Amino acid sequence: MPASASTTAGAAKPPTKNKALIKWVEEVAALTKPDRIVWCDGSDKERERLTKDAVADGTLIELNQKKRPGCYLHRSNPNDVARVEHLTFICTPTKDEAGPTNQWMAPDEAKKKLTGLCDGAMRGRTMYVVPYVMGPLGSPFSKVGIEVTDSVYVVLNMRIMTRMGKPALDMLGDSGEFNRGLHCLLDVNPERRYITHFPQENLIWSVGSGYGGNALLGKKCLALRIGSYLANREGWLAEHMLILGVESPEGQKTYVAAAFPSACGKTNFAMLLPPKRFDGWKVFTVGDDIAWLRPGPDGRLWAINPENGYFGVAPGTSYKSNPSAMKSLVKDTLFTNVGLTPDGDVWWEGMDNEAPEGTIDWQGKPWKKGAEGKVAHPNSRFTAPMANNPVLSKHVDDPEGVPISAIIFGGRRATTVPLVLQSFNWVHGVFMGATMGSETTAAATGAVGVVRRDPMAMLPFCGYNMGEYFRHWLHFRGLLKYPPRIFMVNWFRKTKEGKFLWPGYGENMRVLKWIIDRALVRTGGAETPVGWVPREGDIDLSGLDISSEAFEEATKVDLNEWRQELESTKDFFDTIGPTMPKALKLQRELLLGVIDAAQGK
Ligand code: GTP
Ligand code: SPV
Ligand code: MN
Repeated sequence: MPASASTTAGAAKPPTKNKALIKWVEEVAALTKPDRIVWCDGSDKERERLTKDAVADGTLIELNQKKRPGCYLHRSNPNDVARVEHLTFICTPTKDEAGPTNQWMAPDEAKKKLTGLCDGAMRGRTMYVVPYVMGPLGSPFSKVGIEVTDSVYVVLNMRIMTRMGKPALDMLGDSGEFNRGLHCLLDVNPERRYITHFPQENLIWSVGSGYGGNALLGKKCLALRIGSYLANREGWLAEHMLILGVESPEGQKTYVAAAFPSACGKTNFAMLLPPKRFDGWKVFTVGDDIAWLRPGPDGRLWAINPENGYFGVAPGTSYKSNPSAMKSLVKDTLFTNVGLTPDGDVWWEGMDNEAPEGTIDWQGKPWKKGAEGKVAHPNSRFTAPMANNPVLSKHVDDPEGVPISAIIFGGRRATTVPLVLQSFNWVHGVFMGATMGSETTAAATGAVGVVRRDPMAMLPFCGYNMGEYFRHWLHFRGLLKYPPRIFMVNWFRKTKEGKFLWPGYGENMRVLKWIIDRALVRTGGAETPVGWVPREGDIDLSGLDISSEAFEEATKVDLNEWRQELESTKDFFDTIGPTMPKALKLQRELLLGVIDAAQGK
């Protein structure tokens, strides 16, 4: 560690009397043996100090402070640019509890391995203790976590992504109930990279990666993997969902939650800017990645966003595609693995302008026009405070959350799945979620563009047995007097030539309007063997440049394609094994039977 870190002031003495917390931090320090311990308070002063340290040791590069005040660039190790599903483990006492879709390691074995790796790992380094809250302060839905990390980049990101510091210690009080998260960078080597979760102990142990979902432990590790385990036990849902509110010109507000896999459009949809045709309509963001949902005393489903910022995909973000995201990035934002322009600004593929001459790529190398490599890594990200979002919902800090009228599942599918489809009922809706497929993206390491089943967009994030998770979803219907209606969307259907059929982005408002009208039972639809679709004219296309052939292609339900689709889900259901709920297996057969009937077979 460069000398600059030794100048790091800050509370070395615990600013808390919480015995369980002090004891755990002492245990971690005894293992990792840091040179110094800093308890983070979340103050502006602390941010300034840590940012200065991070710039001094090269972790952050200061951007042009006139153009982007408070903004910095971080270049991660090129071997560490995405989540690593093959190195992510659920460590339950039995393998069955983790289920067939998760990587499993016995808790004792995992602890032994990571204890070995972490022994003395912070020697010469600073250990930061980061108390944080997932969810609005004071909300009964919220959870407190403590992340202990040796990465100043993680601290500065957690400061944006969560309610961090003193408020978290205040909320915790002297309770011993908090998530324990230990994060060690080690030598950032894939050979020594393990993201491990111990749901029964509310414990996370992550080593060898400094990147996003691997290292910001409040996000995917606590809010989804540990969260989903707790949700099953306590009767709620922790989901990979955005939450948005739509306000009609008359002032009626409706909220929807939508699960799309990583890099499939949640941030974009959550910040949707309605097109001109929808003058007077407004969309507000509650959350862009994670939702915690509970039955309310009124029988409706209520949702909070446990996060406090956006860790969003940079490439493709522009004033044209997502102006609210662009406006969220003008200040106090950290950029990871994007390009650096000669005037100290950021650049990525799909921005509004060409990259200027003299741009430096995400690995710090000069980039030349016409060169092959990308300026920004395809999974490059921005970390922006949600307070920057010009269309932030007024209700993000409401302790009880917002009431959800519709749940939307969507994937990246070049064929088969139409623009929008409504389920017949809750079980069919859960089936839609459970059989969701999507082409893989750069958000995780591995091949890109292969269709894989990604139930509820939770395949990488479900902290327990997937069959048990489906059972929980099916059971959930009984907890709701007014269940949200369930839909499926696909913005990514393509022509044979590989061009998107639907313009997407803001134009998705047209589809959202139908979804809301259906959820509020104020418009009709046409019944197909696989679900309800809009009737001709139900989706308003005025002012939109799309041919009627393209629209028909985007919305068509081809029963032969669907037969194939349903047949291919059998393999997936079989891999789930004995915990696969009967209702979903029968639903699959029912749909196939109805297709047979429709085709006179
Ligand atoms: P995570 O943060 O990884 O969970 O991703 P996300 O689901 O929030 O995805 P995001 O909104 O960042 O979008 C990812 C990619 O999908 C970007 O490259 C977008 O440009 C693209 N995208 C988003 N919405 C649309 C759409 O409606 N149509 C098309 N064709 N592309 C879209
Ligand atoms: C995702 O991959 O779904 C993300 C980014 O939101 S990460 O935080 O790395 O999981
Ligand atoms: Mn995500």
